[in-house]
Amino acid sequence: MSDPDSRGAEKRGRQEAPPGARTNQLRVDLISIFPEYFAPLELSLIGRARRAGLIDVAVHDLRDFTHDRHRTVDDAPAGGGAGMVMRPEPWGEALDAVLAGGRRMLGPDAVPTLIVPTPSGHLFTQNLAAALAAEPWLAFACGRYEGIDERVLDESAAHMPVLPVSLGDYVLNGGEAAALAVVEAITRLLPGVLGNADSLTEESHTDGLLEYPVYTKPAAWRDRDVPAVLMSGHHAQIRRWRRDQRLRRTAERRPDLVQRLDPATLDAADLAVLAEVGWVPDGAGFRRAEQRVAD
Ligand code: 6GU
Repeated sequence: MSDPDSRGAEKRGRQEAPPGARTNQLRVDLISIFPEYFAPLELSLIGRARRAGLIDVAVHDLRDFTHDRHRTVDDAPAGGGAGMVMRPEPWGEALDAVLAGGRRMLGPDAVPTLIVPTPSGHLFTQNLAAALAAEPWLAFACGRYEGIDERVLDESAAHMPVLPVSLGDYVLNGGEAAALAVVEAITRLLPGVLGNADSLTEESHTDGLLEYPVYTKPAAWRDRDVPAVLMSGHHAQIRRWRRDQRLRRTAERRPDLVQRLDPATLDAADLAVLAEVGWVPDGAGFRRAEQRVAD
């Protein structure tokens, strides 16, 4: 069995690189009227991955694809209403340029997946992040104002997969902050970007449970002790305690996730913890114990 890295490379139709060679695993194009918004992508793990040649990030100023003196990108909404809508022409030209530029690097038949951050998009989840991390090329169309003329998405969809995504049920001023979050969630899953691949295995949302609380030295701080079990050296007890904490924390903070847990994936101790905080198995999921239908 080949290792996952080389399988990924095959899937992307790339040559196997010698160990230590610079090999881009992902190209990212970001189109925005605020290209400076993406300066943080020079920092930390993503900045290091870029310098190591693991990811290739290109930022494009939408206004470079306008032709009027004022570099206009927006106009009044057809049909009336509040705010402004982004005109299609600069977007069309910007996306044409991104397609041509990426194809010079990735080959003449390469196609990006176009991600459009918008509060009306599909919910962005860890599963979606993992699926997108397997792609060779992602482009982000970051809209401002009331959004981008819908014809841009329709026209793009004739040439490439188009995926409107939302971070959650709240409204940001534009797609840039969301694109930063999505790029970070995706790139940290690429082999070699994160220092310690083990960090990916136990973290929140990989198995429908939130992460357990963590502690470090000193053992006592402002009259607060690190939980005794973590100082005990009993690995089985530590594992069980952490599992209990994950279940309790998920029940407390994210009842929507508890509802969707599959009872078949839980052991007797798990079920006992959930019962203690008021959740009982109900078919393929869970329900609150007191919310029984009267019989
Ligand atoms: Cl992806 N974009 C915008 N503008 N607002 C959001 C969002 C995205 N996700 C949640 N709110």
